[in-house]
Amino acid sequence: MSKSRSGANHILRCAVTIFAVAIAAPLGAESMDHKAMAGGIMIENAFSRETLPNQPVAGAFMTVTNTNDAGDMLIGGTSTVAGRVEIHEMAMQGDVMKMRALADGLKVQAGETVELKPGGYHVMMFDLNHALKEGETIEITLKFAKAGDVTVPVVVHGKTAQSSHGAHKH
Ligand SMILES: [Cu+2]
Repeated sequence: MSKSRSGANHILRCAVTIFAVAIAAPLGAESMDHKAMAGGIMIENAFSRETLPNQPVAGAFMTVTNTNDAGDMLIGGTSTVAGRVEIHEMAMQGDVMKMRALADGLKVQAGETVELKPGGYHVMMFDLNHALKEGETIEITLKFAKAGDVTVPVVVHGKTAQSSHGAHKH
């Protein structure tokens, strides 16, 4: 009967984990599944959007919090679904909103939270190896100068919200 005992232990562990996460993230059930923490860097609510079959790029958006005493820099990343990952920003060039890679990375000051969102900073995935589908969870490993790698589950949303991202060319 050791099987049922380990099963009970597992359930207990899960309950403890869920309880601990509930205390750490009282923002609602939505944020519970979508959270990653490594080296003092916390990533929350990471999402992307579904893509068309012939669309080779997609943006990913999330909240990045640096809980450390020193500033850090998001300098790049990798993904299981993309050939290449870059850190981008959207900026006005004359009358046109364009995006560009942040050559030096994205600074996240000590104690600061930076939001990556449509129309602003984002993680850009190139050479997608399949079309992203709504409801799918993909994985991006973000690279920080000091904290190192932070692997983040990224939920793929539908194309419900207006996003200008797909129209951008590289
Ligand atoms: Cu981009």
